[in-house]
Amino acid sequence: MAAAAAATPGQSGPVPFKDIDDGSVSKHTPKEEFGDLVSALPRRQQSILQLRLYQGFWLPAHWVPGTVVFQRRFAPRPDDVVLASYPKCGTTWLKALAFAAAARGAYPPASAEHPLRRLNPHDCIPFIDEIFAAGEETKLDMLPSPRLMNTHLPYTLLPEPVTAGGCKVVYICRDPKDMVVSLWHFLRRAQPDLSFADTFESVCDGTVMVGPVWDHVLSYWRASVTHQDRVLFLKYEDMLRDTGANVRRLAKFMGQPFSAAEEGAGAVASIVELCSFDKMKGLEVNKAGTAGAYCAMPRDAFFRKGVAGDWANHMTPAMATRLDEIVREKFRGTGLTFT
Ligand code: PAP
Repeated sequence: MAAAAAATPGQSGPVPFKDIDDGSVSKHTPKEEFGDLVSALPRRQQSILQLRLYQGFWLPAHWVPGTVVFQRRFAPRPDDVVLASYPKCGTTWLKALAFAAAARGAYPPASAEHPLRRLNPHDCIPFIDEIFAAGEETKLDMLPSPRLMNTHLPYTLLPEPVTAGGCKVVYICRDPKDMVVSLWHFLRRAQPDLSFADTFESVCDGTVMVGPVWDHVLSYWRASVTHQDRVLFLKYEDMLRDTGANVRRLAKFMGQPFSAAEEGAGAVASIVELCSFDKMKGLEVNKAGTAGAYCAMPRDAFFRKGVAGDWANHMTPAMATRLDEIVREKFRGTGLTFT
C-alpha cells in the first residue's frame, strides 16, 4: 500500500498538481525490482514506442514496472476520482473539465486567475502511469483530497482496491477512426515519416499502444454498466454535441452537482467556455513548451483540430468500413456502439 496521505492540513483539493510538486520527491525507477518480469514479456515496436504485452494489453515497456507497483501498492482515497481514457480520445479536455468543475469553489471558472489559464491541463492533474513509471508515487500523497488523477490503463489493469469500489472512475471514449487520425498526427510530431497506413494497421490488429482498443473500451463499458454509481462512461462525440449537459453529469457524478444559484450565475457555461478547444488552444501556456515525462511532446500537439469526423480526410471508405466492422463485431451484444 502507498504511504498514508500527507496533504497539507486544512487545504482541500483539487489543487493543480504542478503547484504542489515542489521537486522534493526524487525519481527512482522500479525497473530493477521488476526487470525480469518485463524482459519475459512479448514485445513489439510501434513508432517511437517499445511495447510489452502485459495482462492482455500492449503497454509502453517503461510503464510495466510502474504498473505492477500501482497494482500492488496504490491505496485509493474514497473521494479520489480517476479519469481514464484510451490515448487521443479526449484526455486533455476531460482533465480540464473535471478540474474546472471539481475545483470551482476555490477557482471560479470565469476568474482571470484560474489555474487553467496559466497551466496546461496535464500540469493540473497527475498522469498515474508516468508517475509510477518514474517511481514518484509519493507525490500523489502530497495532493489534498479530493484528488483527481488520470490513467490510460484499461479497467482490468487498475488496482483491485479501485475496481472493488475504493474510488470513482470516469472514462472517455471516442470513435476509433478519429482516434487513429489523432494518434497518427500526434506520433508524427516525434516521428515525421510515420506512415498513416502503419498506424492504422496496428490499431486494426490490436498491437497499438495500450491496445487492443476494443478491449480497452469494453473493459470500462462493462464496468460502467455493472457499477453505474462509480464508473461514468462518456463519449467525446456526445461531449462535443452538448458539453454543458456532460459537465453537469460529470459534476454530479463527482458528488458536486451544480446548485440552482450556480446554474443561475452561468457556472456551467463558464466551465464550458474556459475548457473550449479554441480557448485552450489559444492560451500561451498551451502553445509553448512540452508535456510528458518520458517522451516530452510539444504542448500544442494536444490541441490539433478538436472535431468529430476528421477520419474522412485521412482514410479511404474501405479503411473506414474495415475498422467499423472490426469494432462492431467486437462490441456485438454489449449494447455499445459508436454510431
Ligand atoms: P492524450 O490521451 O495523449 O492526453 P488527448 O487529449 O486524448 O491526448 O487527445 C488529443 C485530442 O483531443 C486531439 O484531437 P484531434 O487530434 O482529433 O484534434 C485534440 O485536438 C483534442 N482536444 C484537446 N483539447 C480539446 C478540447 N478542449 N476540446 C475538444 N477537443 C480537444
